[in-house]
Amino acid sequence: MILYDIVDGIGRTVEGATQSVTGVFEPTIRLGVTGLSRAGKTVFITSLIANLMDRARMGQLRAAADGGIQTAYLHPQPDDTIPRFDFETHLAALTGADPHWPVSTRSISELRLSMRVQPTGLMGMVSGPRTVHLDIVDYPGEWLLDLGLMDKSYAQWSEEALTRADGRDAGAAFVALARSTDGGVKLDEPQAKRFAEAYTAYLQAIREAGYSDYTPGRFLLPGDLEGSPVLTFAPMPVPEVTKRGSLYREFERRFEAYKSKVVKPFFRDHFSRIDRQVVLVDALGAIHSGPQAVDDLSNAMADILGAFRPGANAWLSQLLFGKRVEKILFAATKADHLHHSQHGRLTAIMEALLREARDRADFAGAKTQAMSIAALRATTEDHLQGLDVVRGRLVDTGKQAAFYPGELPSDPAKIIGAARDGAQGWLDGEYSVMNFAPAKLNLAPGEGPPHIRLDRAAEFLIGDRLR
Ligand SMILES: Nc1nc2c(ncn2[C@@H]2O[C@H](COP(=O)(O)OP(=O)(O)OP(=O)(O)O)[C@@H](O)[C@H]2O)c(=O)[nH]1
Ligand SMILES: [Mg+2]
Repeated sequence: MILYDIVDGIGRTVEGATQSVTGVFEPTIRLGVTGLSRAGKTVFITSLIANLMDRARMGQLRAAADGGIQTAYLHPQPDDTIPRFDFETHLAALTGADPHWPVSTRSISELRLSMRVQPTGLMGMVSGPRTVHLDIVDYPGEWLLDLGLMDKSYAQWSEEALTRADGRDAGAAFVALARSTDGGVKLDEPQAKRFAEAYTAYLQAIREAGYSDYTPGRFLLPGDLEGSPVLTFAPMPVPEVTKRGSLYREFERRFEAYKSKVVKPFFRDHFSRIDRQVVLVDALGAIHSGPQAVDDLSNAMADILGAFRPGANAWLSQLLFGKRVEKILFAATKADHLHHSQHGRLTAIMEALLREARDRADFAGAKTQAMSIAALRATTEDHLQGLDVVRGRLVDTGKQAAFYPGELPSDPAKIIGAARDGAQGWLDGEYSVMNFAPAKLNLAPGEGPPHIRLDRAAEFLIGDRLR
């Protein structure tokens, strides 16, 4: 470890308090929001902020229900170089005259909500109101999966990546290219580019097939690094001679640059500062796709949890310097696709997935919980022809429709077991999903957008710090 890291680590241990202009230290909670693409991060943050500002629907957040939160307002964020989460635009999309889902976001962003809190009960008698800052950081779950690269050399990673690709249909073309290329030849930039493109195409194919081991994560979410040398490499076998300037040596150098210039800054500057974390998962979407997708979700949850395990990675432990995330919530999003009579079953499936992920990742430390939520409720409930259905406006046609998604099993082991055993389909029937558009809202003063259990999620994540 270089000294720079040590100094960095010490710097962070005194975080968790912000010095205000008046010189008073104000408590800060840094809440990470992550999930694989389309999991529902943007909608979650937008609705959470809106519901913390207008708290009439936040009955299960104690500090909101008992009046402890006096006001909540947006405040300039502490980090000048992180893009600001575009709350106003996303809220206008969800709650405007023509409600629609917000656009996909592909990078990190941040927003600070400050709350004036008057502790109630015994604490309230001895302390006056104080300001608590909630810094919400939205980042792609794909970035977490890169942690596994930090303890690997290029040769090790290449070997593992090629072995995995070898066993998969989607990997055949890339493996043939890698094995037939002599890495000892002099680097040729167009050839390097073709190589990286072939590897990216393979990663795209396995992502679509439901796998989650698509490292390096930025190959699929390049942002402004697209086309740069740090993303222009791929795994390849070690050639007999590896001269300076050869394709192999250059790929090795770029792999190391990816670790030090892309992965490391994310963990150092963002990940290491998080106090509380919510991981959003589209469990219903995975169940709809079938047992393989659920098995993949379970693997991804174990990998994500693994990144939060103290001591999981020697490099990361040095960086964190003993600091750890205190609470992690795994939330199945989009629960408004189900009638509430089935919510308990979805929660039970999430709990079983989380238990399995904890076992697989050998996780201990932070407090974890599983829930099923909808950050923005887009449906209403009905009972038709003996079935519990949900109603909403379809994204594709704009028409109202009633929908019955199928019945989740009361025993989550049925879902988890079939996924683990690599079953081809579910025995008890199919589960479908629909694309509902957000409903037109008529909000009374003081009301945030309608949701399902967003208040419980908030109570678990930050409730204790608002009392
Ligand atoms: N019915 C319903 N659909 C939701 C909800 N939250 C998200 N969705 C759906 O999921 C899609 C993705 O939500 P986002 O919040 O954009 O997901 P994201 O994780 O930010 O996605 P990326 O920015 O692409 O990584 C939305 O376009 C909606 O179709 C919800 O609470 N209810
Ligand atoms: Mg987003």
